[in-house]
Amino acid sequence: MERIGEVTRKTSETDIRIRVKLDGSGESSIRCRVAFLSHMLETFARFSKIDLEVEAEGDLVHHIVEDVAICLGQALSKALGDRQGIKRFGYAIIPMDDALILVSVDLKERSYSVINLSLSEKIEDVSSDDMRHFFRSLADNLQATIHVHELWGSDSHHKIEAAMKALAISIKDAAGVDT
Ligand SMILES: [Mn+2]
Repeated sequence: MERIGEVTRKTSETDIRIRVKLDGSGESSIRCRVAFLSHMLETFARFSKIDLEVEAEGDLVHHIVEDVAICLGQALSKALGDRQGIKRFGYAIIPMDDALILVSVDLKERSYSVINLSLSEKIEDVSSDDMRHFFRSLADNLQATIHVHELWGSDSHHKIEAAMKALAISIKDAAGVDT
């Protein structure tokens, strides 16, 4: 059975559709005007091997980032179904030049997040608060525990990108079949 999840969510602030296919090849189709968020969603798909379709419109960047995280978490949760027979835990320590980021996840429905990243106020066209919010909302809506810890680094773009790669690899492993 294919593990697919789709979520559409329309509010007075945003209009979002997300579809994920867990056992995919990492292809992504992202329609979103927030360039750094789009870059991170493509990165997430590529390293998780989850096929990802995102159509996201909205008024403010903050609302778009938050609501994409909500919908992505819900779509992943739907695709995981009853979560029986999965490995449950996944972790990775990923470098990107100066940055070294540790991510660890537990997919067994314990919503909790610790986002330990020291970031510049602005990263391209998003704020660091928006990106912290992204990880928190994803954990809440995926019903997962997500730890993101900075071990080293100076460049905030690299830190977030390494965190996204580590998150992707962690979720891919945790969602894998326990043999
Ligand atoms: Mn980049």
